[in-house]
Order: sequence, then structure tokens, then C-alpha cells
Amino acid sequence: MTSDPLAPLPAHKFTFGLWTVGWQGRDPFGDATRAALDPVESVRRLAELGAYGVTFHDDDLIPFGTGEAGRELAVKRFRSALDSAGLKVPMATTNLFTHPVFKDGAFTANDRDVRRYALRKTIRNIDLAAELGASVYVAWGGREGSESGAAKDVRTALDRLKESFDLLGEYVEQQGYDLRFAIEPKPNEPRGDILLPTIGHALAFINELERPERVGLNPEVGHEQMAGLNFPHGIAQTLWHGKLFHIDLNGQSGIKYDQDLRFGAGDLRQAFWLVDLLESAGYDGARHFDFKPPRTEDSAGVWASAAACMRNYLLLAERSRSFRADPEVRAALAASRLPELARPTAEDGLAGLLADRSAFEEFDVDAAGGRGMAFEQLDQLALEHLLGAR
Ligand code: 3MF
Ligand code: MG
Ligand code: MG
Repeated sequence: MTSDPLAPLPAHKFTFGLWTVGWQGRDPFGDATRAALDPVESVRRLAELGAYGVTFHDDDLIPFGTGEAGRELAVKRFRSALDSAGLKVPMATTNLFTHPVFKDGAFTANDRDVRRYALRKTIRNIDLAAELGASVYVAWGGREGSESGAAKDVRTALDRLKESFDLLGEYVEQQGYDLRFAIEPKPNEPRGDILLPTIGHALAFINELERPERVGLNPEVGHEQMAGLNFPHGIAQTLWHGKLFHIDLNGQSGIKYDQDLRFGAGDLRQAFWLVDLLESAGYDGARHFDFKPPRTEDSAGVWASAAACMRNYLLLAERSRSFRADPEVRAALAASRLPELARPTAEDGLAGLLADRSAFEEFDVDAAGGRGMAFEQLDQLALEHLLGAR
């Protein structure tokens, strides 16, 4: 075993979607710039780089429309590649967005026959996911949404979305699979507006399901940042609700199209606080990269960017450790009164609070209003650790 702390190891639980390194660079304005990548090759290369596992959409592994014999062969080749590389499949998902049949969505398509087909396609891949040992099944509602007001009755569409998750939960329970669902919110793209656009919308939706304990989230860095939201804050709340079942790591530079940059590119400060949070909160799930090696890259660039995702995570984890271990940081945290936030506001109870004259009648609001919070000093220390100046 290597002693290089920046060398990715399976214990770090880094995983990649087959569709990430396998992206051929096709975008709305241009054709593919890279040849198709055999999933077997991806498995081999990712294992060499130190990854723990791979994830897939059904169609990444078994191209849409493949017959039964072709399907069996694809699964067999994939399974033997996994076995020889020692890679796991912690998560799988369904492609409910590429084929024209899903142009108005899948679980919330206005057409009932499309909804029934989408459920059957998902159930078929859930069987494969369970067979390959996955414990999380991701649901990204890529085309569940609309471009115009009357085209989608959103309240009724949410009824259909709930119905779908209830049916899928019933199926998984019936089969005895040890599988939980993770909803992936996204505000827009490819639809003008997508249902469950943010972490907050998805968390609220889960409460309405028949089996809320079986459903959590798979938030993606870029998706929240496309909406101008603070991703580490969103993840902190997801953790607080016990709903961080999985995570999609990548990079995004502000409010624009879904960039899917390698992790660490884009908003580096949020990436730092994200890693600091995941590491200090004891998140033990996969660190899953959902990025796209830019279409400027050839095959060497693809593997360089995949390696960089893992290296950047480990670099940021090292920076976070140095920040947390610094005695000046500890003093600055105390000066900013973080330990006081951890103390209950009224451990003396409501009666104690009401009887406490110092809490109100005798409280010196001007003195309290004049107290500095010392956040700037604290944040500068963080920046210096991030920049390697400490
Ligand atoms: C799109 C995505 C998706 C989902 C995937 C399920 C193609 O912006 O992020 O990637 O992550 O469908 O996990
Ligand atoms: Mg995405
Ligand atoms: Mg994603």
C-alpha cells in the first residue's frame, strides 16, 4: 500500500458514473469529439486510478433496444470486469430522458402509457442494481417538468410522482431488496423548469411518501449552484434530516448551464467547505463524481480529469484537516462564539426563559448589538489554509 496521502484508495469510496468518463462530448451545438468507451475499459481504468466503484444508467451498460441475448452478454462482461478489477457498484439509476418517448417526462408524463413504461423500465433496472449489489437507486427527474404554464398541472404531476415512488418502494420491499432511493434535484436543463428543483423541494416531497424512510437525496454540486444556492448549506440540511443517501460531486461556475466540471473546478471555496463538512460529519457513503471531461479533451484528458476529481477531493480534505488542527483557528472559532451556538437556547425550559429578567427586561441590547463577531479573521484563516499559506 502506498503511503502517499494524496493517492486515491478504495477506502476513500470514490465512484464514477459510466456516463461521465464515457461522455463523448456531444452537446446541443456540436457532435461527439471522442469515440465510444467500452464499459469494461472504464472499469479497468478507474480501478487503476484508485476508484472504489462505478455506477450506471441502464442504457449506459445495455444500449436502448438491445435484445435479451445482447443484454445478458453485456451484463456478463461487466460483471467479470468488476470482479477482476475489484470494483463495486454502490448505485444505479435509470435513463428516463434520452429516448423521444420521454420528451414530456417519465413518471409525470401526461401520457399514461409512457408513465407505465417508465415504471417498468425502472423496475427492470432495479433488479439488475440489486443483483450487482447496489444499495442506492438514484432518481433524477430529468424531463419531469415543462416549458410552459398550462402544459403541466404541477399538483397532479406531483400526485403521479408520489404514486411512482410508492410503487417502486412497494416493489423493492416485496422483493426484499436492501435498496434505498435517492432523489436528485435539479432546477432546469433539459426542461425549462424541472419538478423538485432544489434540495428543499425534494426534502418536503419525501414527507408525503408512503415510505419516507426509504427515500433520501442525491444532491449535485452544480445543480444547486445553477440556482445560486449554497451547496454546503444544502448538504448540511440534508445531513440534519438524515437524508444524505448519496452525492454527485462536480464543479460549476455560478448561475449558468449545467457545466459538470471536474470536482474542484468552478467554485473552489464551496468545494472546500463541502469537503470540510462531509469529512467532519462522518458521511460514509460514496463520493460519487458526476462530471463531464470537456469535449476539448482526448482520451488522455478524460483520465487526467477523472484522476484530478479524486486528487482535488483529497487535497481539500488535507486543507480542511490543517484548518481544523490550527490552534489559531480554534481560538478564532471561540472568538466567533461557535461553541455558544452549540449550547441550547433555553436549557432552563420555557418557564426559566420567562422568569429570566436578564433575558429581556435587563438585557443590554446596545451592548449586544455592539459586539463584533470576528468572522472576518476566521474566514481569512480559512482562506490561507485553502491557499496553502498555512
Ligand atoms: C444530469 C445529471 C444526471 C444524473 C443521473 C442519475 C446524467 O444533470 O446529473 O446525469 O446524475 O441521471 O444519477
Ligand atoms: Mg448534472
Ligand atoms: Mg447528477
